[in-house]
Amino acid sequence: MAPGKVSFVSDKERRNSRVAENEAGKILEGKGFYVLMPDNKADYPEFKTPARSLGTCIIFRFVFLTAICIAMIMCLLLLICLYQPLLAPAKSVKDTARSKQSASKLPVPSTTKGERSANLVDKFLSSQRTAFHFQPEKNWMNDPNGPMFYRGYYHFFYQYNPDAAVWGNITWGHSVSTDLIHWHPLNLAMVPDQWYDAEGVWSGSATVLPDGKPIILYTGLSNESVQSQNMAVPEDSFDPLLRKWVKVPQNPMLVPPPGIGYTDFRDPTTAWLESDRLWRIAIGAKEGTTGLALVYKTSDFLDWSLQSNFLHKVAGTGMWECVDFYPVSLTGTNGMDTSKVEVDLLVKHVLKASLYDNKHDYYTVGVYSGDFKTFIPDDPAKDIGLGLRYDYGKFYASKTFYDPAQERRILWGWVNESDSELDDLKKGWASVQTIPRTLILDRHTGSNLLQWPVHELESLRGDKVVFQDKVLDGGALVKVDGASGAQLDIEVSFKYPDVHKLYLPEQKEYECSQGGATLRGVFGPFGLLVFAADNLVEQTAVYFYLTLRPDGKWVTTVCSDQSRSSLATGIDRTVYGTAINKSPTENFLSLRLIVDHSIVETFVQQGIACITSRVYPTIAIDRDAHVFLFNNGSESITMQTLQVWQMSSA
Ligand code: DQQ
Repeated sequence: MAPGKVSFVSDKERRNSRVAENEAGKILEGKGFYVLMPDNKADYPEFKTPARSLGTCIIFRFVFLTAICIAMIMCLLLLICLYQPLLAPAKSVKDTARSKQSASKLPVPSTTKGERSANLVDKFLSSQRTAFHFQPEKNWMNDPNGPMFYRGYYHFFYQYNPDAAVWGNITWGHSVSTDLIHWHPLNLAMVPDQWYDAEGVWSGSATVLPDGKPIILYTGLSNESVQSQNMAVPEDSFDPLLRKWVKVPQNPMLVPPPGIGYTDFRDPTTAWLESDRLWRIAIGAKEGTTGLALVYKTSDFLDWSLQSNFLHKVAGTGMWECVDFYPVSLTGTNGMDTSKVEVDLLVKHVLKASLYDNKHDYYTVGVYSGDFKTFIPDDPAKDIGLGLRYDYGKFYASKTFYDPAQERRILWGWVNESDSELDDLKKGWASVQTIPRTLILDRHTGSNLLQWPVHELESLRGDKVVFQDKVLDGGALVKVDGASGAQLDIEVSFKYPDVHKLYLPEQKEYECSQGGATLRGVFGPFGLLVFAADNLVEQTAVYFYLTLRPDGKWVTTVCSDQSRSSLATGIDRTVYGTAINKSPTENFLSLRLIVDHSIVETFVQQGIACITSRVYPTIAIDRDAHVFLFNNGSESITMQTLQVWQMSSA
């Protein structure tokens, strides 16, 4: 026997025992009892039980067997209890139905927690797709390119990545429409298939020539990342859909001139024809940190020469992208053809540049001198980068075109996402275009543009609610009945308050970012909440705020507050805004909001300023997205008219 394996047997008992070890040597076979113990237990005094006599042993055996029997009976009873439902007679159908009914009342979802949150995420992401803004079926889109009207169709091209929802592999997407609202997608118009555009078919413009045929000029990024200007023509100009485009063999036509970097030369404008019968185009560039527009001239779009003076330049503005240049009328409300350049006292020119450094589109109104071939802004304080912007929200790389069918100039702007790239990949798409906007010069000021959604948008207007003459006391919050939804067109006007009835100490300059809609003032913030949850945990406020300047002048600021627009994380929460130039004769303040799932386009005071916001509500979606009027200022404000239309999908 191995020491320590078996013990507790006195020497005397050991003598009386017939001890035999099995092969493992661990079983002590004695006269009537076994003691099997774990290793080393010999050392534990409590186990050092004296060996028992034969009588004691029989009693022990009896007790032991009885205990086993009782344990077995208990186990049997337990098994019967556990399997009772199986053994019991079947319940009645009624009973079963009742128990199912009561179970279904419990708020127990049929999915697991993980599935549930995945479904919520899917719902949240799919709710963001717009219903009547231009966007391709999937993947990434950026700048609007080459819009034009041709043989009864509006053509819209755009920078497009056919492979993913992020920028890259840039091609030209192409869609057509007869009303600028309902679009029909066509095949890609141009892909990077030449050495000079192997790294991307970048932005450009269309020009419809006097013989009625269109051409496209665009920037190619070569296989060595050099930017050049190139031309494409329709394979069949009788095809009103212009489905096939051919890059001309003379490409590349223009390469960066001396003094301009290989990657600082892009985005040709629509060409304009001058009285010397030469066509001209402008191209964005930079010299050091000075942003500028070069001008090239040609008679045949094949031989080009660089004009010695720039169209315009502004120190410190960095690279100018997507330059646009066009005439506007000082007297009429019609748009003007780009080639209208003769010196005319009733015509002004607008120069626009998209500033690569801050991603804003600035425009300036001035005079184009055909003699000096240069543009001079009317007000140097409102030059590119200093003064006016098309839009004070999310808006970039815009382009206009002249629509001869309705004699109007139309503006498109690229509206990027402001959520994470990961969310865009999950959604499978990124970016929308603004609703196309008509552009005219504000005849009252002669110094700024007015923008308004094209009238065709109104064809989507459906049910409407109207409210009038409602006084909003300080702190008022009024839910607008019948106005819930994620597809709305809203027009509201407020009476301009009687600011002079109050004596106020002069106020500091107001910035929308100072607390957004929650910073309480005297006259404002007041306006609208859209995408608002019932309990307001999500809300996008668009509002006015009036301040008194030290010189005694009241300033009207308009803001679009995204800071409480979503419970989601990782999204932009900027409060956008700008001061507006309200005419002293206007005794009202007005807003038009185009609301479409994840975009709010705001037109202020009949288009004097615009703000585009991207918002990503998580609970204030679809019918749970409500509209409220609010006044967070201390003085009453009168809402004059509020009209809210439900909008159909395009
Ligand atoms: N996007 C294009 C360029 C342009 C820029 C490339 C502006 O041609 O300068 O996708 O967003």
